[in-house]
Amino acid sequence: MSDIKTLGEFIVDNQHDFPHASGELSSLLGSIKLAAKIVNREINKAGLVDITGAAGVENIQGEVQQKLDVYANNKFKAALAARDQVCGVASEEEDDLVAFTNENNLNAKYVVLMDPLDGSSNIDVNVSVGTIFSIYRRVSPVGTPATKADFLQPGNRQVAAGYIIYGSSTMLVYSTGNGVHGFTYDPSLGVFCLSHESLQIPTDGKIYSINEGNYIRFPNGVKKYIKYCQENVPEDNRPYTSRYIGSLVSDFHRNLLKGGIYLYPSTASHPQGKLRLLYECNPMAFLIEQAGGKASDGRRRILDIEPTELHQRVPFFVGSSEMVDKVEAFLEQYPDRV
Ligand code: P6P
Repeated sequence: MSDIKTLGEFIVDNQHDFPHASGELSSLLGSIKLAAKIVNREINKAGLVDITGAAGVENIQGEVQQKLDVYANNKFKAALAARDQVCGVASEEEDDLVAFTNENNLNAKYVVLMDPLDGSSNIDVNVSVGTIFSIYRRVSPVGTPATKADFLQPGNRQVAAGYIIYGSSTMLVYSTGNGVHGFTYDPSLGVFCLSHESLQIPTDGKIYSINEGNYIRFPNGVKKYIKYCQENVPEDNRPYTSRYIGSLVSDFHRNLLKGGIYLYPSTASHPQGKLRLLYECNPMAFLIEQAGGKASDGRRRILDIEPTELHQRVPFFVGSSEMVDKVEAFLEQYPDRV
């Protein structure tokens, strides 16, 4: 008897966690699984075909869209629309929400928010990138087009969230509120296999992930925290280490497994921080709390922030709970002079 448990089997085995919507959510997660395989295939040959490099257009963030950004966005949108469980999506690569208008989708119960290819500037240099997704039950009436209210929900109302990391191996990590589970893709079989069940992040760690190139513009408390990491040799005598890949999914995943903290505070170029609340911070915050960690904007729990705009940014501190607590303490002790 094979001891391999596939993602599909795991979703079905655990759909009792969603008695009121077991089939729909399972089908929705299945569409994400399919799109992940398709995007993974293209990423794995990015250097071989003319699909890397900028698509020449800018997204609402003012960032030049890489061709794979556009490709990934289109593949996830198509897969989500095809399974009739989703009435609309919001995406980093879409200026506004995309409501699906065929009859089956109008009657769907869920909306999905996504960053289809986070860290895409790393594609051309063969560094890991990822897809981040966040799933909510709609609040607008079934049978009508999705509205902005369906997407502007606080992160504590998510029913599921996860990411795909296209790295040395491709993994899908997700939670439906019953723990965080990781599945590694076996290309020879074409399936995601359960490899990391019930992931828990260590309560403390030694890895801090931040772009220190922005140091001069960091809030005082963040500067103090960085100096604390550089000068403080913990009682176990293992000094802190700085690890920053420039790809949120990659830094987050390593810190989830080993313990650590990822910090993206306000900077000169991003006074509200760079990370987007709805499709980067909320799903990662949902996952880290399910794994026993913490996520805040330096003051507030990320999942309790009431959104006002689809693409709004927030400062983001996520990882081992004791490390996030430490940063919050420094921010409170060393406030910026207003
Ligand atoms: P910087 C990628 O654009 C991203 O959104 C995250 O994946 C990554 O952690 C961060 O921005 C990198 O930003 O300003 O350090 O290059």
